[in-house]
Amino acid sequence: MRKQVVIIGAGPSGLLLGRLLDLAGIDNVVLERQTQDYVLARIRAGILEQTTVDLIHRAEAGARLAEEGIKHHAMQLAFDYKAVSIDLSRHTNGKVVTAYGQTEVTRDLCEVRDNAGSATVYEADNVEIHDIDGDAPYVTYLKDGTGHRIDCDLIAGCDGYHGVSRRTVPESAITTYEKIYPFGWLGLLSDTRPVAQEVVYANTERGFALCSMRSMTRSRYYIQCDVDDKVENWSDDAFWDEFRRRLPPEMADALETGPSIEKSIAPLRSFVAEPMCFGRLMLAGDAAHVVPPTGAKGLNLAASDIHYMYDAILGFLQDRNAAALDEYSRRALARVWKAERFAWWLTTLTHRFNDDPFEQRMKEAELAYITTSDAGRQMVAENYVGLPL
Ligand code: FAS
Ligand code: PHB
Repeated sequence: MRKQVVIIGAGPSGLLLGRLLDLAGIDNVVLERQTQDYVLARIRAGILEQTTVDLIHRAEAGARLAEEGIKHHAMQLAFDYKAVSIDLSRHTNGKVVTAYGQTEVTRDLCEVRDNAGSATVYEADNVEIHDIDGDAPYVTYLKDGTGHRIDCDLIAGCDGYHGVSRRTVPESAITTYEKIYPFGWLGLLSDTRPVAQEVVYANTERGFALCSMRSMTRSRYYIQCDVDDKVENWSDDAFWDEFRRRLPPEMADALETGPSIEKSIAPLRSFVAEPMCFGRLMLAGDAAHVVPPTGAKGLNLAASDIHYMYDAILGFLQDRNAAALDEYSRRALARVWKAERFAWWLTTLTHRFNDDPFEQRMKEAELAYITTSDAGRQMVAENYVGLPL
């Protein structure tokens, strides 16, 4: 079989790229290791930047998002059990973020691709990438025990942090940067009324807590936990008790609790691989970079990578511009590093992970400064809504 582009991974970045290429008439196929149900069952991100919303509409997959997405004009930082609202729109000439789960984004992209008869191979085992340094790369995989080969022009590695794409690149050709945080996030999803109308990042002496939502009747909450903690250690009641203790009193009093629909622990790391292009293989999303979810950047960076990769693919295939692939890496990394900084900064500022009293005072002073200074609020707002593409 021959395709112009083989996309590895049917997460948000792979599905979005496949859809945009379909609309541009670029012949492509998505190879996914898991079943579609498995991919659709994952609970991950919840906040979309406007650039991500715009891309989903460009992919003609935004109808439900337009109807059900909840626009947030502000976000809140809480410390010493007092919440301070950061007016996002005021500091960014009217920009907002939209609360809409990654699960729903994935579902919408799957649906629009399935309806268009797009080529997606689920349960593609043992995907391997070959000859990325030549002008005739190809991909092999197993499906139901039968071996397949796809010759192509380009390969898009959209297979996440643990995927095969980055591992295909020789160590001598790639530089990685990594910071592993000494704590994790215990997340809970429940059909309860959200305790706040905006996302709340709370820094307390007991640790970090985050209030988010999926709709006006479905809440997504997180608490900082030990890096080696286990979800089995946390009954729903234990989660609610601890979560309530980390909220400002008026939120703690108003908190509606209920049975968890999902409960999981995610480790936190910052990670970047440079460059993001190796011959005919380009990396996007978590295959190339990971951020701690504190800045709500992971999914949004995956989307902006696809914005740049789409330009590069058309430049390379339609305009025969050989420099387009390296240009992709340069453009994407410029935005990735700025988002990595913001996610690292907000994570460090809002979490408790050492007993250094001086560091704690520095955090309190920084929180006091950014919440009482227009310049400080503007810095938070313009990074949170997403820097320009
Ligand atoms: P994904 O990891 O979503 O998708 C990669 C796909 O490739 C998967 O479907 C995988 O099955 C497939 N794959 C892997 N190896 C393969 C192989 N060898 N062959 C074929 N297919 C293969 N971001 C936020 O902004 N906010 C959050 O709250 C948040 N929470 C998160 C919680 C968890 C537990 C995790 C892991 C991530 C979280 N993220 C969050 C980040 C997350 O949303 C990612 O940024 C986003 O999923 C990136 O999308 P993709 O790059 O498409 O990668
Ligand atoms: C979420 O809704 O899951 C969410 C929101 C904001 C974050 C991280 C996760 O920073």
